Amino acid sequence: MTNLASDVLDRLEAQAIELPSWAFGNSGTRFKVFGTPGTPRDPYEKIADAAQVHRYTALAPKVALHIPWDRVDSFADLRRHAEEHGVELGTVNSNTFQDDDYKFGALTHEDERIRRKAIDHHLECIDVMHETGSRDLKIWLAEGSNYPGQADMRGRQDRLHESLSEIYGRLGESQRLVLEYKFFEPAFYHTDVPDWGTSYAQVAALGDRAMVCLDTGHHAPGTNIEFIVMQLLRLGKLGSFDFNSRFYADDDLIVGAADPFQLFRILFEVIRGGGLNHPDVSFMLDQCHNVEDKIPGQIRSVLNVQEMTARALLVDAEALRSAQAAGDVLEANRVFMDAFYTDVRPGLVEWRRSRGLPADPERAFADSGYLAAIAEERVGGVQAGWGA
Ligand code: PSV
Ligand code: MN
Ligand code: MN
Repeated sequence: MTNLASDVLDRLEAQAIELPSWAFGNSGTRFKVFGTPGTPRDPYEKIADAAQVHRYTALAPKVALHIPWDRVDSFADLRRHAEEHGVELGTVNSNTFQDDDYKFGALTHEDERIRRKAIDHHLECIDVMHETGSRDLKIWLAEGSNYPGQADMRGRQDRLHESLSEIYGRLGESQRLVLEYKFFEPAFYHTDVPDWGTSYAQVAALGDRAMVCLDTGHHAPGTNIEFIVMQLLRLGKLGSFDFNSRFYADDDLIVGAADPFQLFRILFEVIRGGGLNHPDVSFMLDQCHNVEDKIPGQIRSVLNVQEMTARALLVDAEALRSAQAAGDVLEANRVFMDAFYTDVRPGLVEWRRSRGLPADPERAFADSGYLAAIAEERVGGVQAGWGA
Protein backbone atom coordinates (compact mmCIF):
# COMPACT_ATOMS: atom_id res chain seq x y z
CA MET A 1 0.00 0.00 0.00
CA THR A 2 1.31 3.39 -0.89
CA ASN A 3 1.24 6.28 1.54
CA LEU A 4 2.00 8.76 -1.22
CA ALA A 5 -0.76 10.44 -3.17
CA SER A 6 -0.67 9.88 -6.90
CA ASP A 7 0.21 13.51 -7.63
CA VAL A 8 3.31 13.13 -5.42
CA LEU A 9 4.26 9.94 -7.22
CA ASP A 10 3.75 11.66 -10.55
CA ARG A 11 5.85 14.64 -9.58
CA LEU A 12 8.70 12.30 -8.70
CA GLU A 13 8.54 10.88 -12.19
CA ALA A 14 10.85 13.27 -13.96
CA GLN A 15 13.45 13.53 -11.21
CA ALA A 16 16.89 13.15 -12.73
CA ILE A 17 20.14 13.20 -10.81
CA GLU A 18 23.46 13.50 -12.59
CA LEU A 19 26.35 11.34 -11.38
CA PRO A 20 29.98 12.48 -11.30
CA SER A 21 32.36 10.18 -13.20
CA TRP A 22 34.95 10.73 -10.47
CA ALA A 23 32.73 9.06 -7.85
CA PHE A 24 33.57 5.73 -9.49
CA GLY A 25 37.33 6.18 -9.28
CA ASN A 26 39.45 5.70 -6.19
CA SER A 27 39.72 8.69 -3.93
CA GLY A 28 40.86 9.46 -0.44
CA THR A 29 42.35 12.03 1.80
CA ARG A 30 45.86 13.45 1.76
CA PHE A 31 46.75 10.61 4.12
CA LYS A 32 45.81 7.61 2.00
CA VAL A 33 43.89 6.52 -1.06
CA PHE A 34 42.49 3.03 -0.58
CA GLY A 35 42.15 1.02 -3.79
CA THR A 36 39.08 -1.10 -4.51
CA PRO A 37 39.23 -4.21 -6.71
CA GLY A 38 37.33 -3.61 -9.93
CA THR A 39 37.72 0.16 -9.92
CA PRO A 40 37.39 1.53 -13.46
CA ARG A 41 40.58 1.94 -15.44
CA ASP A 42 39.22 4.45 -17.93
CA PRO A 43 36.19 6.69 -18.62
CA TYR A 44 34.41 3.87 -20.47
CA GLU A 45 34.41 1.72 -17.36
CA LYS A 46 33.32 4.65 -15.18
CA ILE A 47 30.30 5.12 -17.43
CA ALA A 48 29.48 1.42 -17.36
CA ASP A 49 29.46 1.61 -13.54
CA ALA A 50 27.37 4.79 -13.50
CA ALA A 51 24.84 3.08 -15.77
CA GLN A 52 24.31 0.46 -13.07
CA VAL A 53 22.99 3.15 -10.74
CA HIS A 54 20.42 4.21 -13.31
CA ARG A 55 19.50 0.65 -14.11
CA TYR A 56 18.46 -0.11 -10.53
CA THR A 57 16.90 3.25 -9.65
CA ALA A 58 15.77 5.02 -12.86
CA LEU A 59 17.01 8.18 -11.15
CA ALA A 60 20.40 8.82 -12.72
CA PRO A 61 20.25 9.18 -16.49
CA LYS A 62 23.37 11.36 -16.90
CA VAL A 63 27.06 11.20 -16.12
CA ALA A 64 29.21 14.31 -15.68
CA LEU A 65 32.74 14.32 -17.06
CA HIS A 66 35.91 15.96 -15.76
CA ILE A 67 38.55 17.12 -18.22
CA PRO A 68 41.38 16.07 -18.45
CA TRP A 69 40.59 13.09 -16.17
CA ASP A 70 38.05 11.77 -18.68
CA ARG A 71 39.86 12.73 -21.86
CA VAL A 72 39.46 10.07 -24.56
CA ASP A 73 40.44 9.82 -28.22
CA SER A 74 36.87 10.24 -29.39
CA PHE A 75 34.14 11.85 -27.33
CA ALA A 76 31.64 10.89 -30.01
CA ASP A 77 32.58 7.29 -29.33
CA LEU A 78 32.28 7.81 -25.55
CA ARG A 79 28.85 9.29 -26.14
CA ARG A 80 27.81 6.23 -28.14
CA HIS A 81 29.13 4.01 -25.37
CA ALA A 82 27.06 5.92 -22.81
CA GLU A 83 23.94 5.64 -24.94
CA GLU A 84 24.47 1.92 -25.40
CA HIS A 85 24.50 1.69 -21.62
CA GLY A 86 21.27 3.66 -21.32
CA VAL A 87 22.73 6.94 -20.05
CA GLU A 88 23.81 10.30 -21.47
CA LEU A 89 26.87 12.42 -20.96
CA GLY A 90 26.17 15.50 -18.87
CA THR A 91 28.03 18.46 -17.42
CA VAL A 92 31.64 18.98 -18.41
CA ASN A 93 33.85 20.05 -15.48
CA SER A 94 37.05 21.93 -16.17
CA ASN A 95 40.20 21.48 -14.14
CA THR A 96 42.67 24.26 -13.36
CA PHE A 97 43.94 22.88 -10.09
CA GLN A 98 46.47 20.20 -10.95
CA ASP A 99 49.10 21.97 -13.00
CA ASP A 100 52.23 23.67 -11.67
CA ASP A 101 51.46 26.71 -13.81
CA TYR A 102 48.36 27.36 -11.71
CA LYS A 103 50.15 27.71 -8.38
CA PHE A 104 49.17 31.37 -8.13
CA GLY A 105 45.94 31.21 -10.08
CA ALA A 106 44.52 30.32 -13.48
CA LEU A 107 41.70 32.53 -14.77
CA THR A 108 42.83 35.25 -12.35
CA HIS A 109 46.59 34.91 -12.80
CA GLU A 110 48.75 38.03 -13.12
CA ASP A 111 50.64 36.43 -16.02
CA GLU A 112 48.83 36.71 -19.33
CA ARG A 113 50.43 33.48 -20.62
CA ILE A 114 48.98 31.42 -17.79
CA ARG A 115 45.59 33.07 -18.07
CA ARG A 116 45.64 32.24 -21.77
CA LYS A 117 46.43 28.61 -21.01
CA ALA A 118 43.56 28.40 -18.51
CA ILE A 119 41.11 30.07 -20.92
CA ASP A 120 42.20 27.72 -23.71
CA HIS A 121 41.54 24.76 -21.44
CA HIS A 122 37.94 25.96 -21.06
CA LEU A 123 37.61 26.45 -24.80
CA GLU A 124 38.74 22.84 -25.20
CA CYS A 125 36.02 21.83 -22.72
CA ILE A 126 33.44 23.63 -24.88
CA ASP A 127 34.69 21.68 -27.91
CA VAL A 128 34.18 18.51 -25.88
CA MET A 129 30.64 19.64 -24.99
CA HIS A 130 29.78 19.93 -28.68
CA GLU A 131 30.74 16.29 -29.15
CA THR A 132 29.16 14.94 -26.00
CA GLY A 133 25.95 16.95 -26.40
CA SER A 134 26.44 18.48 -22.95
CA ARG A 135 24.60 21.59 -21.89
CA ASP A 136 26.73 22.84 -19.02
CA LEU A 137 30.33 23.83 -18.54
CA LYS A 138 30.98 23.80 -14.82
CA ILE A 139 33.83 25.86 -13.46
CA TRP A 140 35.20 25.43 -9.99
CA LEU A 141 38.30 27.52 -9.31
CA ALA A 142 40.90 26.58 -6.73
CA GLU A 143 42.48 30.00 -6.85
CA GLY A 144 43.07 32.46 -4.06
CA SER A 145 45.84 33.34 -1.62
CA ASN A 146 47.15 32.16 1.74
CA TYR A 147 48.42 35.38 3.31
CA PRO A 148 47.06 38.89 3.66
CA GLY A 149 48.84 41.11 1.18
CA GLN A 150 49.90 38.18 -1.00
CA ALA A 151 47.53 39.04 -3.84
CA ASP A 152 45.62 41.98 -5.24
CA MET A 153 42.13 40.62 -4.65
CA ARG A 154 40.44 43.32 -6.70
CA GLY A 155 42.69 42.93 -9.73
CA ARG A 156 41.96 39.22 -9.63
CA GLN A 157 38.19 39.83 -9.75
CA ASP A 158 38.70 42.03 -12.81
CA ARG A 159 40.81 39.43 -14.56
CA LEU A 160 38.31 36.73 -13.62
CA HIS A 161 35.60 38.75 -15.32
CA GLU A 162 37.70 39.14 -18.47
CA SER A 163 38.58 35.45 -18.60
CA LEU A 164 35.01 34.32 -18.00
CA SER A 165 33.75 36.73 -20.65
CA GLU A 166 35.95 35.12 -23.26
CA ILE A 167 34.84 31.63 -22.25
CA TYR A 168 31.18 32.64 -22.14
CA GLY A 169 31.49 34.20 -25.59
CA ARG A 170 32.53 30.86 -27.01
CA LEU A 171 29.49 28.91 -25.74
CA GLY A 172 26.97 27.61 -28.25
CA GLU A 173 23.39 28.92 -28.17
CA SER A 174 22.10 26.07 -26.06
CA GLN A 175 25.10 25.80 -23.78
CA ARG A 176 25.58 27.36 -20.36
CA LEU A 177 28.35 28.22 -17.93
CA VAL A 178 27.86 27.43 -14.25
CA LEU A 179 30.26 28.95 -11.73
CA GLU A 180 30.74 27.11 -8.47
CA TYR A 181 31.78 28.82 -5.24
CA LYS A 182 33.63 27.46 -2.24
CA PHE A 183 34.48 29.32 0.92
CA PHE A 184 38.01 27.98 1.39
CA GLU A 185 40.49 25.29 0.33
CA PRO A 186 42.97 24.91 -1.21
CA ALA A 187 43.47 28.65 -0.63
CA PHE A 188 43.04 29.55 3.03
CA TYR A 189 43.13 33.32 3.34
CA HIS A 190 41.07 34.40 0.36
CA THR A 191 39.35 32.47 -2.41
CA ASP A 192 38.46 34.23 -5.66
CA VAL A 193 34.94 32.77 -5.79
CA PRO A 194 34.18 32.14 -2.12
CA ASP A 195 30.42 32.64 -1.93
CA TRP A 196 27.18 32.79 -3.87
CA GLY A 197 27.28 36.58 -3.96
CA THR A 198 30.60 36.61 -5.82
CA SER A 199 29.49 33.86 -8.14
CA TYR A 200 26.24 35.72 -8.76
CA ALA A 201 28.02 39.02 -9.44
CA GLN A 202 30.36 37.34 -11.91
CA VAL A 203 27.70 35.37 -13.79
CA ALA A 204 25.22 38.26 -13.82
CA ALA A 205 27.86 40.32 -15.64
CA LEU A 206 28.11 37.65 -18.33
CA GLY A 207 24.53 37.06 -19.40
CA ASP A 208 21.47 34.83 -19.21
CA ARG A 209 23.28 31.59 -19.87
CA ALA A 210 25.66 32.00 -16.97
CA MET A 211 24.40 30.64 -13.68
CA VAL A 212 25.53 29.74 -10.18
CA CYS A 213 26.40 26.20 -9.05
CA LEU A 214 25.65 25.50 -5.40
CA ASP A 215 27.72 22.72 -3.84
CA THR A 216 26.14 21.83 -0.51
CA GLY A 217 29.56 21.09 1.03
CA HIS A 218 31.04 24.51 0.27
CA HIS A 219 29.65 26.64 3.09
CA ALA A 220 30.74 27.59 6.56
CA PRO A 221 29.13 25.52 9.33
CA GLY A 222 25.75 26.91 10.30
CA THR A 223 25.08 28.54 6.92
CA ASN A 224 21.39 28.53 5.99
CA ILE A 225 21.87 26.89 2.60
CA GLU A 226 18.16 26.71 1.82
CA PHE A 227 18.02 30.50 2.04
CA ILE A 228 20.65 30.70 -0.69
CA VAL A 229 18.68 28.19 -2.77
CA MET A 230 15.56 30.32 -2.37
CA GLN A 231 17.38 33.51 -3.31
CA LEU A 232 19.11 32.09 -6.39
CA LEU A 233 15.86 30.57 -7.64
CA ARG A 234 14.11 33.88 -7.02
CA LEU A 235 16.79 35.62 -9.09
CA GLY A 236 16.62 32.98 -11.84
CA LYS A 237 20.29 32.18 -11.36
CA LEU A 238 20.40 28.70 -9.83
CA GLY A 239 21.99 26.60 -12.57
CA SER A 240 22.99 23.48 -10.71
CA PHE A 241 23.53 21.66 -7.47
CA ASP A 242 26.50 19.61 -6.42
CA PHE A 243 24.94 17.46 -3.71
CA ASN A 244 26.95 15.84 -0.95
CA SER A 245 27.13 15.78 2.86
CA ARG A 246 29.61 17.33 5.19
CA PHE A 247 30.40 17.16 8.88
CA TYR A 248 33.44 19.43 8.90
CA ALA A 249 34.73 20.82 5.61
CA ASP A 250 34.38 19.67 1.99
CA ASP A 251 33.82 16.08 3.10
CA ASP A 252 32.09 14.90 -0.11
CA LEU A 253 30.16 12.22 1.78
CA ILE A 254 26.90 10.61 0.70
CA VAL A 255 24.16 13.24 0.29
CA GLY A 256 21.59 13.03 3.05
CA ALA A 257 23.91 11.01 5.28
CA ALA A 258 25.05 13.77 7.60
CA ASP A 259 21.92 15.86 7.81
CA PRO A 260 18.80 14.56 6.03
CA PHE A 261 16.77 17.40 7.52
CA GLN A 262 18.97 19.95 5.77
CA LEU A 263 18.47 18.10 2.49
CA PHE A 264 14.72 18.14 3.11
CA ARG A 265 14.80 21.90 3.75
CA ILE A 266 16.81 22.50 0.59
CA LEU A 267 14.43 20.40 -1.50
CA PHE A 268 11.44 22.16 0.01
CA GLU A 269 12.83 25.48 -1.27
CA VAL A 270 13.54 23.89 -4.62
CA ILE A 271 9.88 22.88 -4.88
CA ARG A 272 8.71 26.24 -3.51
CA GLY A 273 10.81 27.94 -6.20
CA GLY A 274 9.43 25.77 -9.01
CA GLY A 275 12.74 23.97 -9.11
CA LEU A 276 11.88 20.27 -9.01
CA ASN A 277 12.24 19.18 -12.61
CA HIS A 278 12.91 22.86 -13.29
CA PRO A 279 14.50 23.01 -16.72
CA ASP A 280 17.15 25.46 -15.50
CA VAL A 281 18.42 23.43 -12.56
CA SER A 282 20.72 20.42 -12.87
CA PHE A 283 20.79 18.12 -9.88
CA MET A 284 24.26 16.67 -9.65
CA LEU A 285 26.11 14.68 -7.08
CA ASP A 286 29.68 15.67 -6.26
CA GLN A 287 30.94 12.91 -4.00
CA CYS A 288 33.83 10.59 -3.38
CA HIS A 289 33.55 7.13 -1.87
CA ASN A 290 36.76 6.59 0.04
CA VAL A 291 35.90 3.66 2.27
CA GLU A 292 32.57 2.33 0.99
CA ASP A 293 31.84 0.61 -2.32
CA LYS A 294 31.31 3.21 -4.99
CA ILE A 295 28.32 1.96 -7.01
CA PRO A 296 26.26 1.11 -3.89
CA GLY A 297 27.33 4.49 -2.46
CA GLN A 298 25.89 6.24 -5.50
CA ILE A 299 22.72 4.12 -5.37
CA ARG A 300 22.23 5.10 -1.72
CA SER A 301 22.83 8.75 -2.65
CA VAL A 302 20.19 9.01 -5.37
CA LEU A 303 17.69 7.16 -3.19
CA ASN A 304 18.37 9.63 -0.37
CA VAL A 305 17.64 12.55 -2.70
CA GLN A 306 14.44 10.90 -3.89
CA GLU A 307 13.34 10.15 -0.34
CA MET A 308 13.79 13.71 0.88
CA THR A 309 12.15 15.01 -2.30
CA ALA A 310 9.09 12.86 -1.61
CA ARG A 311 8.93 14.16 1.96
CA ALA A 312 9.30 17.76 0.78
CA LEU A 313 6.46 17.20 -1.69
CA LEU A 314 4.28 16.16 1.25
CA VAL A 315 4.40 19.58 2.89
CA ASP A 316 0.83 20.86 2.94
CA ALA A 317 1.55 24.15 1.18
CA GLU A 318 -1.91 25.61 1.84
CA ALA A 319 -1.89 24.80 5.55
CA LEU A 320 1.62 26.16 5.81
CA ARG A 321 0.73 29.42 4.08
CA SER A 322 -2.31 30.04 6.25
CA ALA A 323 -0.37 29.33 9.44
CA GLN A 324 2.39 31.67 8.26
CA ALA A 325 -0.07 34.39 7.32
CA ALA A 326 -1.83 34.05 10.66
CA GLY A 327 1.47 34.31 12.53
CA ASP A 328 0.86 30.86 13.99
CA VAL A 329 4.46 29.94 14.61
CA LEU A 330 3.91 26.53 16.14
CA GLU A 331 1.32 25.41 13.62
CA ALA A 332 3.53 26.44 10.69
CA ASN A 333 6.43 24.52 12.17
CA ARG A 334 4.18 21.51 12.87
CA VAL A 335 2.95 21.37 9.26
CA PHE A 336 6.54 21.50 8.06
CA MET A 337 7.78 18.84 10.49
CA ASP A 338 4.82 16.53 9.82
CA ALA A 339 6.05 16.14 6.27
CA PHE A 340 9.64 15.64 7.33
CA TYR A 341 8.70 12.92 9.82
CA THR A 342 6.57 10.98 7.34
CA ASP A 343 8.12 7.66 6.36
CA VAL A 344 7.80 7.66 2.57
CA ARG A 345 9.75 4.45 2.04
CA PRO A 346 6.71 2.18 1.50
CA GLY A 347 5.38 4.63 -1.09
CA LEU A 348 8.70 4.66 -2.91
CA VAL A 349 8.79 0.86 -2.97
CA GLU A 350 5.42 1.07 -4.68
CA TRP A 351 6.75 3.73 -7.06
CA ARG A 352 9.56 1.41 -8.07
CA ARG A 353 7.36 -1.67 -8.39
CA SER A 354 4.96 0.13 -10.70
CA ARG A 355 7.90 0.98 -12.96
CA GLY A 356 9.31 -2.52 -13.09
CA LEU A 357 12.21 -1.57 -10.84
CA PRO A 358 13.47 -3.64 -7.92
CA ALA A 359 11.76 -2.81 -4.63
CA ASP A 360 15.18 -2.68 -2.95
CA PRO A 361 17.74 -1.41 -5.48
CA GLU A 362 20.69 -1.80 -3.11
CA ARG A 363 19.86 -5.45 -2.46
CA ALA A 364 19.15 -6.15 -6.13
CA PHE A 365 22.49 -4.66 -7.14
CA ALA A 366 24.32 -6.65 -4.46
CA ASP A 367 22.60 -9.84 -5.66
CA SER A 368 23.56 -9.16 -9.27
CA GLY A 369 27.20 -10.12 -8.67
CA TYR A 370 28.41 -7.07 -10.65
CA LEU A 371 31.07 -6.07 -8.10
CA ALA A 372 32.61 -9.53 -8.07
CA ALA A 373 32.53 -9.65 -11.87
CA ILE A 374 34.36 -6.33 -12.33
CA ALA A 375 36.89 -7.28 -9.64
CA GLU A 376 37.73 -10.33 -11.71
CA GLU A 377 37.62 -8.68 -15.13
CA ARG A 378 39.38 -5.42 -14.47
CA VAL A 379 42.85 -6.59 -13.71
CA GLY A 380 45.85 -4.76 -15.12
CA GLY A 381 45.92 -1.16 -16.18
CA VAL A 382 45.80 1.69 -13.75
CA GLN A 383 42.74 2.21 -11.62
CA ALA A 384 41.15 5.57 -12.13
CA GLY A 385 41.38 7.88 -9.18
CA TRP A 386 40.29 11.37 -8.23
CA GLY A 387 42.63 12.91 -10.69
CA ALA A 388 43.19 10.16 -13.23
C1 PSV B 1 36.70 20.67 -5.02
O1 PSV B 1 36.17 21.34 -3.92
C2 PSV B 1 35.59 20.01 -5.75
O2 PSV B 1 35.01 19.13 -4.79
C3 PSV B 1 34.55 20.98 -6.29
O3 PSV B 1 33.40 20.86 -5.51
C4 PSV B 1 34.30 20.52 -7.69
O4 PSV B 1 32.95 20.54 -8.06
C5 PSV B 1 34.84 19.11 -7.65
O5 PSV B 1 35.98 19.23 -6.82
C6 PSV B 1 35.24 18.56 -8.97
O6 PSV B 1 36.13 19.45 -9.64
MN1 MN C 1 31.49 20.58 -6.33
MN1 MN D 1 34.09 20.36 -3.34
